[in-house]
Amino acid sequence: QTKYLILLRHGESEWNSKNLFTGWVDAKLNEKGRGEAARAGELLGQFPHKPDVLFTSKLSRAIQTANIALENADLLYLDVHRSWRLNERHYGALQGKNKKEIAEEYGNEKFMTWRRSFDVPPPTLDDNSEFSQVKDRRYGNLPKETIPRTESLKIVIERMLPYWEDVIAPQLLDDKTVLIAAHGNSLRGLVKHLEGISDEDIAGLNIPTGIPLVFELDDNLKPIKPSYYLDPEAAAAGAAAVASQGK
Ligand code: DG2
Repeated sequence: QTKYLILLRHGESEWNSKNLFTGWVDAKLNEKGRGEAARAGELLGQFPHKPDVLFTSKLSRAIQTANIALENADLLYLDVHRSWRLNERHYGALQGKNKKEIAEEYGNEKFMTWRRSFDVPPPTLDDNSEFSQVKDRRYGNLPKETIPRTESLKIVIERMLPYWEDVIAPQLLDDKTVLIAAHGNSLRGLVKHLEGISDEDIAGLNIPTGIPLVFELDDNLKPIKPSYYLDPEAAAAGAAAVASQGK
């Protein structure tokens, strides 16, 4: 029996629209983002395979997106699991910085290495920074050393995969349709894993905000056909907008 996995990047956040590196900073959805989340709910409501279970990161923008979408799809009753392992990639010392200004200051090559290389993390964020999460109570059950100070996409995949394998995959194997509300880079990591995208090619993958992306998987959780967005036109425009950030 085909397994359905639906990935949803949160709608536009206040920091996305200000063009700021966000990472683990808890930026909230802006009005456009709430609208995108509502539209995502409409698309989920029309899709024949309704989610049975929801996974989110610990960040408000993903949680808000899921809440609004599920309310619109009349699915607020779903069981919910939240994990820091689905959080956005920690953007290190870039958190809180303007993307255009960083591109101008360091040049486009460095800027794109920090944004899209597979294994080059940005500089480390100081624990005393106002943008650090080491004192954030939502991660109070984590050893302080486990809270990232910066992450590459490679590190994101390493901390996400145990959760995928131990907690999410069993739900799919139990024939539950799974919805994951998360982030640009944590979802890029998961798509890389599912589709076997190379370390080089993953640089070209950008995930738009607020549009459900569907995977149809076999019993080994391998895709049986290319993944597809529930609104392909809006997704293409949204991905192009993400790619051109900083320009
Ligand atoms: C964005 C992604 O994450 O930024 O951290 O700034 O999905 O939580 O808005 P999200 C951020 P880019 O890697 O696309 O620059």
